[in-house]
Amino acid sequence: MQQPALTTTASFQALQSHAAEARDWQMRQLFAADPQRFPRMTTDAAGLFLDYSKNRADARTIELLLDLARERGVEAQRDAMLSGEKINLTEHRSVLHTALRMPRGKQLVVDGQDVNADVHAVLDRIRVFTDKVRNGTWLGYSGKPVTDVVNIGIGGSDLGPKMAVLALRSYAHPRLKMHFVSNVDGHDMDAVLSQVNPETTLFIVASKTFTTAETMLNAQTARKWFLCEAKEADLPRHFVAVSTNTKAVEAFGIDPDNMFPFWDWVGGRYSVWSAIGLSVALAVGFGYFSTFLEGAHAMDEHFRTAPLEQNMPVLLALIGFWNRQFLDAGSLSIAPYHQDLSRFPAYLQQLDMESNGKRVTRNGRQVDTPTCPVVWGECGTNAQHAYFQLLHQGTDVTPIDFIAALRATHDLEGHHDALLANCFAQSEAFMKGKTAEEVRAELKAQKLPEAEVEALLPHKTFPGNRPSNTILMDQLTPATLGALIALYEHKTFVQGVIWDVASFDQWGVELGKVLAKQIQGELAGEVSPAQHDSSTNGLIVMAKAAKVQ
Ligand code: G6Q
Repeated sequence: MQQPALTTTASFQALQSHAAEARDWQMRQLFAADPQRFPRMTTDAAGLFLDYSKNRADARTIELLLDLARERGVEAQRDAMLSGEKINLTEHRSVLHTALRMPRGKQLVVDGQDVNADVHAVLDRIRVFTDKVRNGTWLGYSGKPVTDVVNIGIGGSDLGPKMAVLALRSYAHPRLKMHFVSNVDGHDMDAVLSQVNPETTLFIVASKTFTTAETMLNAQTARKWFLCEAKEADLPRHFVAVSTNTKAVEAFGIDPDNMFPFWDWVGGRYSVWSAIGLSVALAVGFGYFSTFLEGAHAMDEHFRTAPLEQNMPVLLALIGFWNRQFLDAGSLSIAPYHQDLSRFPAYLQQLDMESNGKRVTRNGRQVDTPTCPVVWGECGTNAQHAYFQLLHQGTDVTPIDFIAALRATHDLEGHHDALLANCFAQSEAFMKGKTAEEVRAELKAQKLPEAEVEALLPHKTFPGNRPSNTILMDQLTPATLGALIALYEHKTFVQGVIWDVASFDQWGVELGKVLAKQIQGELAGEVSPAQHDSSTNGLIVMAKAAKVQ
């Protein structure tokens, strides 16, 4: 469907007039004026709670944003995605990561293929395999059980599993140590190989295409390392693959019986739910992996059925759009107040920025508004002692998503109250700030000389009025993690619909890959140097010179 340019739509224009005034609203006043603001601007779904009240928005703002979502056809496009329509236009593919977490027996037929049956057939194989590895009956070539699992993959074949394995640390198998190698930088592989023993190590080569240069080189290196100790015939007990490309897996020397397939309708950054999550299932067991899928499915059902005004992914997307468009927020900071979510910001970076970091619409026209903000972040409270200074007092407004669990999965005394106190204090501080009058009164109470009070005043004043969302869950469990990831997946989808960008491709990563291949040949001296610019030529010359030293 051809969408009109965003700025020409009636709902956008209504929002623009509203924003002329609303962007200068003071949140302190909004809270003072409406004692019901918290219950009015919070919602819950699938074990998650969202508080979006600390934004420069009121009921009218939300109403206008919901009008925009309706005018852009969010509901129809959501239904098109969920039913398997080929909404990935530039690659002519369906987008069906939601099918990966559908309960067994649900009907979903796409192109004559029973998607649900295919998904569950692979899940059954994952259950059998992971049970064997975990209960110690899958033995290495010298008859010992597996102690170390190395996932070799990059991008979507690394970020999701790595993030989820860390997040579910408390549920992990005590014997299995999980490792992730993604970078083509040999230091990454070297660091892992130096810790593991070929007799007890299982390698998962995770690559949708099985052509990705980094993964193929890392897999070859692992194979060579393994064959220094073991024989070719031992490979099947130590190398398994996750891919859509059976031929390439066979050509690599992995038995197709040891290959866990998935499908082209699973985007890399949406693939942790597929066999790409094999490392997660190995770490936490198939039972918890299933509850991880169920948590995501609960969020899918909420997204599919909840009215837009209570629809958590829709609300999160609309608030994000509002901040990006009308508060000029060029970045979004993710602050998990949970150490086990330490890789969650990196995971969201790919999800959001690879999906919506686009400058043309689905029909190839230049977009007429800014699109995806830069996504970044770190765990609280570490982030507070690093860059929160800029967020409080810098010149840009950076919205923040705080994420926390009400209950810890450890029982160390005192820590969790301290953690949550910091989380809630920060969102309060960002919202309220500290006025010059408040600072003056405080400094005077300390009996500082008048001149010093005035000199310190601008430094100690906090502008406040800085937007944030808070997402809470009872505990970080496989189910709430599943729901949390699905929440952000759908948020990304909704924003993509509003901007009318092609959220499911990533052509922007191709140019660098082509040039890298060419330069790699030049560094190896296999091809004559191309005419690069003087900077690139100079750098290549330096690298070649270093090789002969
Ligand atoms: C994600 C991207 C990308 C992809 C990697 C790895 O959406 O498509 O990050 O996951 O390039 O690709 P392979 O799994 O094919 O090796």
